[in-house]
Amino acid sequence: MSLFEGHKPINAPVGINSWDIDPYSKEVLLDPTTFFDQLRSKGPFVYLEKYKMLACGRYGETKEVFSDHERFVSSRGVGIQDFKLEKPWRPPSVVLEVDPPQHTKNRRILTKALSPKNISLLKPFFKRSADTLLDELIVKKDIDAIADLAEVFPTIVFPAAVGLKKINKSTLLGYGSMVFNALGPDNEFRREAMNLGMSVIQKINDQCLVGNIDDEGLAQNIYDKVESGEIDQELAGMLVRSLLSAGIDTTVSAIGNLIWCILQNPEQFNKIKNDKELVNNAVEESLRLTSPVKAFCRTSSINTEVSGIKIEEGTKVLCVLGAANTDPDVWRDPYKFDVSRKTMGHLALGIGVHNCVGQTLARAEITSLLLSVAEKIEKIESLKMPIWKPNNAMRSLKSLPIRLFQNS
Ligand code: OVV
Repeated sequence: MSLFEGHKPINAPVGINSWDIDPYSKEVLLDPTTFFDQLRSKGPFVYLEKYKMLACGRYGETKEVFSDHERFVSSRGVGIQDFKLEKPWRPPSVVLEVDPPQHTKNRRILTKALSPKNISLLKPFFKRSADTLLDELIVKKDIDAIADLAEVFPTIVFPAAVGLKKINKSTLLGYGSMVFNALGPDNEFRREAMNLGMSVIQKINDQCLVGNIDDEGLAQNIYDKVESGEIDQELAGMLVRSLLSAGIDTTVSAIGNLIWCILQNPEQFNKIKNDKELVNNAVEESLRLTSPVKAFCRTSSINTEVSGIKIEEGTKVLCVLGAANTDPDVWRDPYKFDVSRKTMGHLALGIGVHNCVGQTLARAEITSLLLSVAEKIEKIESLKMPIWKPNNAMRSLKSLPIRLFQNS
């Protein structure tokens, strides 16, 4: 069989719309909301002519495909390439790109390492770090919320929390860019990220080794399982690699998008300032509305059917989480940033056995930061138009120039 964009080309199933859009084009990546709306309006699934695969963006189908790990597997890759048919760019992730029962065992190690109890011990550190950073930024007054804040906070607190001895910001950000852009087709964004090449990969692989982990951080919990004989050294290294792959770009993007939300909605920022109890929900609402991980694929493991549409074995399905999270049949006034909204059920952190294993850590970081912002900042003004950064799987900003006004 000849491959098409790294997977088995399928014909359009009966009864669905065929669409010539490129979801990985610059225009769509820079401003995906029109794509989200059209995707949902075209039916439960669409056939992407350009990639000979399916996409879904309505809440019901996206949730169904995403959470059914038996019919729609992750082991064949969560990008457009089918790992069963083509060799991936790096050894597959032992949690993201694997199915139960192996997934269950590996994930359990991370679940324990990132337990709510372990994370709650870190919260004071996150809050102190957020306060310190904001005090510095308030002095500067005019800042770029991406380069000076969103990219800085996680790259300070995450390596410290995990216990990484020698990692630096550009390595972490560069690797994240490779991991997420690799999920798309062989386009300019994937190529540009991959150009960072072996030097970044080598530094990341080195960082995962036991000698480069301190005994204070969360990653030590993973290496403890080597000492107790539960897992081998190699698996431990791969689990640490997952933390480095998934832990930085995601939170950088979430923080940038959150600042963008409060900048566009000063009345919502005031609500948060007046009632700090709203901080947690404001973070959820920004996750729902901006869905930093915009889309992941699944691959059908059998011939099956969803919402009356026949899906043949080996079909790649692009599950557009950002579209599901703005489905007007589920969310009233879906593009409104409303910090009092009921956000339960959003799919920004996934759903099913693969849902974000680092979510407690991510939330602890982001809520600490928003609380500091709400305590210290009177208002935020825009200095220049935000600039978005095209990425094959993420929705993130490149630049967000703002002026900070200190609380009087
Ligand atoms: C959720 C996620 C994103 C990217 C990479 C990984 C996981 C990984 O396990 O490598």
